[in-house]
Amino acid sequence: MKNQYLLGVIETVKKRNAGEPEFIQAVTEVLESLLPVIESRPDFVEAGIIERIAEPERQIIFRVPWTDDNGRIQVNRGFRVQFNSAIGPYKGGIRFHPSVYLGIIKFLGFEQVFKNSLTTLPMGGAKGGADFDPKGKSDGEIMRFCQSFMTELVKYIGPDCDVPAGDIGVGAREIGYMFGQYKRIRNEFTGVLTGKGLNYGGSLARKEATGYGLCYFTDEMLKANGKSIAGKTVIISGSGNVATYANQKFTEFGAKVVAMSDSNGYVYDSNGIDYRDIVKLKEVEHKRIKEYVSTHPSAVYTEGCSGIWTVPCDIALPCATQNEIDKQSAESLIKNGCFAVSEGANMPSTPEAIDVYMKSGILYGPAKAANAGGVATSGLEMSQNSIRLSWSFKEVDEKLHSIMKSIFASCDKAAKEYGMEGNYMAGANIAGFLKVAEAMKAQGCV
Ligand code: NDP
Ligand code: 2IT
Repeated sequence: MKNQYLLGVIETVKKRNAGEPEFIQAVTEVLESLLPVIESRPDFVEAGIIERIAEPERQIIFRVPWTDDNGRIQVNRGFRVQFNSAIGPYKGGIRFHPSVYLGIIKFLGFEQVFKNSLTTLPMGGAKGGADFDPKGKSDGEIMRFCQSFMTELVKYIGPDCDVPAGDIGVGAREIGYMFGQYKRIRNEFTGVLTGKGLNYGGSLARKEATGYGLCYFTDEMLKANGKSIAGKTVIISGSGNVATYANQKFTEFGAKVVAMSDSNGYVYDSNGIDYRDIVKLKEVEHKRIKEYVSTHPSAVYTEGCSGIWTVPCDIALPCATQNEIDKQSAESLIKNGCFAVSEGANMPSTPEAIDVYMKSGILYGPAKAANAGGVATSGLEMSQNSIRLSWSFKEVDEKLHSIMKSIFASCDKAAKEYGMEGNYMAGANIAGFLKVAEAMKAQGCV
């Protein structure tokens, strides 16, 4: 890339956010994709859109004190980064994981801006979280932590202002505790969080939405290239929310899922892994993936999570965490015959891995498009809360399916329009950007 202006903005982002490699990685990827847009739209340069879009509107960092089961006071650090509100209220998940620091939340918030734009729904971008490790904590400890987290967060969110949801380490249980505390402090029953339980304002199909959406997007991408999911061998990293329901939908579409993982290792089962066994193991019994082999004699467990990318497959679905596929893993996928990588996790491929995909010409479904089904269905939950009605599973699933089709269509169209046919990463970045950029320009220098 030789555009001096864009290079200058990237340099400033690097200097201003030194020590936050994940954020710099996310911004660099998007800005590099925007080269043809910048060259044809001097009005965006004049309006300072690129400088503004790379800087969060607001970053909140707060203390989260809580008492553990031994009566000791523990302190964690909480975050909410409200990145961009040009096209709607801030919207994005909350992550509880020991690796969380400002740079992770900023990269996730930045990605969310473009992802939410692609969904066609009116949602700005945000992300939050804490460096809290839910593993090994009792239910009471999780509740006290969530209550303390919300006691501070309540000051900054609201159904027309900022609507958080789940992400790694935050599922229905945590959303329930946070919603309860919000309602208690505000004395208000509103759709301030999504991913809520079904008997207090949650949407049917939200739990399944990211995994299902990943399958719908991948199906579109494959069909557009004369291929199909049926009969293919699939590997899925992770065994959490996204991974589990991706397994269900890909299996329904006729694929066989032969490997899944957690942060300790992966299992391989040539007979195929039934998602119901993963639900039982992970959601009900809270066990590690290695326990899968004790009930499945055909399965083999291997220690170390990155080994999963050495398993031969047709389609790889990274659904665990950022930068989980590096150059070497990408090369090994392709050497073993993988022809499509579709991302359920956020930024799971390093820039070097993406280079390998691009050079080899495999199909690549980038995260901000492929995993947008979760937040899209959160948007549908917000709509249902606003009209005080709930739609059936089928209605929500059909809306999700048509949103994922339209996301693929806009990525495909933008890639073609800007001379990069088949590059859905560039297509997603450009299509997501254009809507937000036009809105920012129309709203003036804010
Ligand atoms: P969960 O907490 O339900 O599951 C996370 C899974 O990923 C677990 O199997 C976990 O293993 C594994 N994992 C987490 N961190 C690491 C790590 N550092 N190294 C290796 N494995 C890891 O989270 P979700 O399924 O909700 O989220 C998975 C990914 O999908 C994330 O990138 C998230 O941002 C993204 N995403 C989630 C959406 C949602 O609606 N939930 C929507 C769009 C994207 P272990 O149990 O060992 O920690
Ligand atoms: O990364 C994501 O899109 C999510 N974790 C879901 C966000 C949401 O608001 O549903």
